[in-house]
Amino acid sequence: MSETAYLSLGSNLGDRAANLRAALAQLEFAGRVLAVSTFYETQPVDVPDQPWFLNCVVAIATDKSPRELLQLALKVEAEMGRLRMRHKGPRNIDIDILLFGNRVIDEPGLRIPHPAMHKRRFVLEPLAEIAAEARHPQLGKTALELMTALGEEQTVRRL
Ligand code: PH2
Ligand code: MG
Ligand code: MG
Repeated sequence: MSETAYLSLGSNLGDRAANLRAALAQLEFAGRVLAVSTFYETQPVDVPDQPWFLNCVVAIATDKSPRELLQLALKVEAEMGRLRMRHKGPRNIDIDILLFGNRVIDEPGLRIPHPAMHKRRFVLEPLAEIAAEARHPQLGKTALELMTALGEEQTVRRL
């Protein structure tokens, strides 16, 4: 039985669009890609003194477990040569699991829903683009509802 997972991809080093495309191609090994959002140019949050990001969201129907999906995401990051220099700092690729069906998981290294997703316009805009009705299992709100509730302080431009 496959479940639908939503992943957020981000890049703010090198050829950002090529990095997102390369990661998306590798994520086909996770299952069937159902939808990919437009790429968005986004203001960095949490660590503001770094280049702007390109972000997108992908929906995948997968037979993998959440832990296996995480392992695959980390493997793609590693194969793409991601260096971890500074927490939440610049990176050529970041792949985060946002939602996995309606599961709630809180384990070392694996928290689903992603603990910050509901506060981030760079996540909610592309998520709402491809899955406006996707529901956060803890907050009980859809992607569109969460996005509408955000303030205006994070700039996001659809490319
Ligand atoms: N990722 C972060 C921290 N800040 N800001 C934007 N705009 N996009 C990101 O992907 C991002 C961020 C940590 O993963
Ligand atoms: Mg991240
Ligand atoms: Mg990450």
